[in-house]
Amino acid sequence: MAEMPNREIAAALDELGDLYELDGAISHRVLAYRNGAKAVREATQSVGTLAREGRATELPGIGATLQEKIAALVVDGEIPARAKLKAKYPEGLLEITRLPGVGPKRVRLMYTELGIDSLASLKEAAEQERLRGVKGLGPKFEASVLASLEAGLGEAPKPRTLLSRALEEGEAIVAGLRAHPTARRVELAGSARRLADTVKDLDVIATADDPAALTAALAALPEIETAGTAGENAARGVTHSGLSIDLRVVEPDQFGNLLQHFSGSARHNIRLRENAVKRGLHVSEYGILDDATGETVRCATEEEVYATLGLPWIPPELREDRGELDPGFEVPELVSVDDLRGDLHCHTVASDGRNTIEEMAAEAIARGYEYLAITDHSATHGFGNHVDADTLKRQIERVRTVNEKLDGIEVLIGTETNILPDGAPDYDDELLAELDWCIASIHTAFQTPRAEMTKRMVAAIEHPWIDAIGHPTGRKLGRRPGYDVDLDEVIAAAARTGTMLEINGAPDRRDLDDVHARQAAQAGVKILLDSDAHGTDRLANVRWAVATARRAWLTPDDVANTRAWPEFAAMRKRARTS
Ligand code: DGT
Ligand code: CA
Ligand code: CA
Ligand code: ZN
Repeated sequence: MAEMPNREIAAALDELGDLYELDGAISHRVLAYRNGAKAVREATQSVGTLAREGRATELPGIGATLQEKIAALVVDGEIPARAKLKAKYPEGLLEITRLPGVGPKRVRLMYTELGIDSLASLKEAAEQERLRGVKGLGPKFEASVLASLEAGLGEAPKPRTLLSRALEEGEAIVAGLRAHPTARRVELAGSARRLADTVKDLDVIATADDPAALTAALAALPEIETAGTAGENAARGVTHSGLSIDLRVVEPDQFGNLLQHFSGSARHNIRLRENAVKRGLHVSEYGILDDATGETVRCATEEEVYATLGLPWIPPELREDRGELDPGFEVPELVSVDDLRGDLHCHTVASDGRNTIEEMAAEAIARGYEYLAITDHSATHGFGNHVDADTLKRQIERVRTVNEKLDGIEVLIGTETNILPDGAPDYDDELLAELDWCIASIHTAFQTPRAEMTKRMVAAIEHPWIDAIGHPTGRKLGRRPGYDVDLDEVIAAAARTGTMLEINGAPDRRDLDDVHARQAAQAGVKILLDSDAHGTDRLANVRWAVATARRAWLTPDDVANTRAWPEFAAMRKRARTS
């Protein structure tokens, strides 16, 4: 029998968390179920199988209690606590908690105060403006409830998966297939290969001695929840986290054609085909038909596909129809992780990081860096510890002491200062002048109108002690768009003042994005590739900044932190200010 899918287990834990919250349980207990649900949803193995073996506790965020509850769910089909709480409350209450913006806390409040126990009674109460009479609710909440009811509970569109996750799963699957004795070549294609921000599904192209054996092998991989064959020599599956995967096993002499086709992008392929037709060449996933000879050329490699069309091999990151198929295109020397000599944005325990200055510096040395800037959050940043001016002065001493002890690396004292609504940093100039480095970002007052937001950013960029702007748009992939700002003006101001702009490597940021990073570099702005690490294990996140930089056509020269320390030091705005 097939094991219960991870998403069903996660949904049950989420529901149990909601039920506990409805029941007024203490918040850390509720949080434990939410965290547990998240861990299950993100697990790359079957959690049901793990729980049957008593091993679900190997997952981060799952303790003995959750192990027991998951085991009960998969073995007996129900968690006793969930059954008990469900019997205690009307069914309609859980339904209400699923409305966007209405959590269990408010549902409990409306239930106890107004007896609201179904979507229908909620609608009635909101229309009669009875919700606003309850302390803690209000007219705004009432309006949002009506809007949510209007929009309906309908199925949310399937969210796209962050590249970091998609590659983790995709690379594991590719490795699993390569290990199969019948496999010859196995490559990831599609948006994951192009290192796009997010991925809808994984595409894998392979060759094998026995294609049917390889398509059958997909279902047996530990990352796969279910899979089946899809026509001849193809298989389709879903991973435990719900990511779909298409596998195609092809003839070795067509491998290049299919890999090229399924690497996309669709727009790149369409332009490629249009251009080829003008030369009498018809490109399909199976080969290139030459009008002159009437023969179809099959290509074992992608290089042959491009060469047959008179083109250089184009790195997948550039295949977006952004000029890479124009006449005279030359492949740029794209920046890589190995080119980086320092990281200019990371956090320690002084703000919301998990490691000390020493620990972060040791990891930077291990990565071969020549410099690392410690940039803890400032006082008006919303989360974690707040580094006020006096704390920052003590942090200056600490970083200098660590730096003196360490050979081969410059540990810089910096800050990630918050840009206030008027564009000023939240430390005074005297203090900023004492630092080695200042990166400024917006963490508060996102809702500023466009004209004001642009003025705010430009003012920060013109500040003499602000060396760089961090995550310049504030976007969070899959969660929120960037704030409303005129990036043309931001880029022009950065170019004019010699202020660097960051590509932040947090996998859900990658901010600036590829299009604007390219625009900035073309305007002469020096780009920073940073990890924004909140722990030693996250310095490696800079690879996602590099991915975006490559998609932006950036060369090592476009990127400031490919330079040796003395050269980088002289490039800082403050080197010219003082
Ligand atoms: P996504 O949405 O993240 O999965 O992005 P892709 O690029 O992986 O798109 P997907 O999986 O729908 O299709 C894989 C590749 O197949 C795509 O990159 C290029 C090729 N392809 C898809 N649709 C078309 C099309 O309409 N015309 C051509 N020429 N190629 C296409
Ligand atoms: Ca895809
Ligand atoms: Ca696909
Ligand atoms: Zn930040």
